[in-house]
Amino acid sequence: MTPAGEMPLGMLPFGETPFAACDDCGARRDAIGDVNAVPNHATCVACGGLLAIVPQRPGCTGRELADSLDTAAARAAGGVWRFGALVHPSRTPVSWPEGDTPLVTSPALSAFAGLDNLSLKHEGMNPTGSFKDRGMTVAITDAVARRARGSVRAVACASTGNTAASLAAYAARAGLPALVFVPAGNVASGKLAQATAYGARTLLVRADFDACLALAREASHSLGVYLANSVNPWRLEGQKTIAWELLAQRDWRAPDWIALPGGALGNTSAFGKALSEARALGLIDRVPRLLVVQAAGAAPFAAAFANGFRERVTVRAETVATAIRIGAPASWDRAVRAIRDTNGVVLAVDDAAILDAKAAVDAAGIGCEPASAASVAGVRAARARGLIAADDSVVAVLTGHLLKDPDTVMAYHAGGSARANAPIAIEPTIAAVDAILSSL
Ligand code: AN7
Repeated sequence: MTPAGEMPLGMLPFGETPFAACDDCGARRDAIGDVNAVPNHATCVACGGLLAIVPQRPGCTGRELADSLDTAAARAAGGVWRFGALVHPSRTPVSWPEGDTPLVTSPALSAFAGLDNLSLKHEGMNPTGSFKDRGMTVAITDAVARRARGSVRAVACASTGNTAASLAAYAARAGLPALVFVPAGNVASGKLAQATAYGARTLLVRADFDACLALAREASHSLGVYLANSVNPWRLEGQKTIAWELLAQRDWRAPDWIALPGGALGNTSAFGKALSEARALGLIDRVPRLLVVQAAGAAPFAAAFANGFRERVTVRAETVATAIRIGAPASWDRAVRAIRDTNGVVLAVDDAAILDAKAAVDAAGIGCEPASAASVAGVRAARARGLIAADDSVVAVLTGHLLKDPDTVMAYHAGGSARANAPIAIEPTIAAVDAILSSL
């Protein structure tokens, strides 16, 4: 453990108490006591910019902090709340708990990616089957406190599916009414089933995700609903713990690369913040490079990266990975900062490469949803281009569970795909079973 060096570019200092700071105008407010700090619309009341939470400074060294995160009490708090005031000061969070997800390896997947050692951080092992639970536990904890202080009629989000499923579950646990806006016809069936089952009012909007988000944001301004999308700064505070937890699982030895899919870019922003903070706190002595992977049909950030981030790009998005079917990423500027601060790279992979990588992840007995496989497809592509070396240490984040999107699985295996494994109808005879065994 080396002491913290100079603070990375774009890094805000820690506060004596947590405060909310505007990215655009720099306004600062008490993050906990002030109803205007994180209002229902989750943006700056002065200028409309995105807000960032500046956590409370832990009065100890990196080594002491790492040790304090490893105590029985910290572990008992669960994967997100283990990090305490570095995430949110609440002692009564709305929690399942979430986090504590496995970091696994697979020789078959390392070989698929062309690496000596690829690790997978499986965020599909969260309570509702995606990484969204980590941010949602914090946002709903804030919404409950805010409801007591101000006017919150309901909590709401626009979603490609996973945020909706997560919001629906956490709102139900908190006893808050929930409204979710999803693009009609473009949400995987598992996610729609979850939002419905957990009791959220599920609105099938005849528009794409980007229009759903605009509508949800408008409702949060005019109708008193609390916006729980990743423009809400508390969401990012929870999502930071994916990066911190994987570093802790590696005894705070930073990997060379962390790969993750990019959609609205909230997670990319959260990872950038987490890594900058971990470095500033002295938890790690070097910052891993981020590899953000987009689907080729929804790759405005990859296009802008290739152009040196000279301009903000939007596209009309289309991809089989509906979770990341997003054309106008809301967390653009802070994601650019995350890439710059980590010497990161942004790539696009096509749908065929995503489905191929997904089939490999699934056949390794690990399994993930299509968008998550973009991480692995991106690592493979980066290795093939020589960006990543065979002996680099790489962690790919699997953001969602295989069962989120069963229809894509069955369509892939029904077709003539490389790894197609269609179910076989048989008569109830031992001869039929024997014939199948002989063909294995
Ligand atoms: C499995 O649920 O945007 O770049 O509304 O579900 O932070 O958006 C989902 C995004 C990656 C991209 N993997 O993360 C939503 C939503 C999965 C996802 C992403 C999503 P961001």
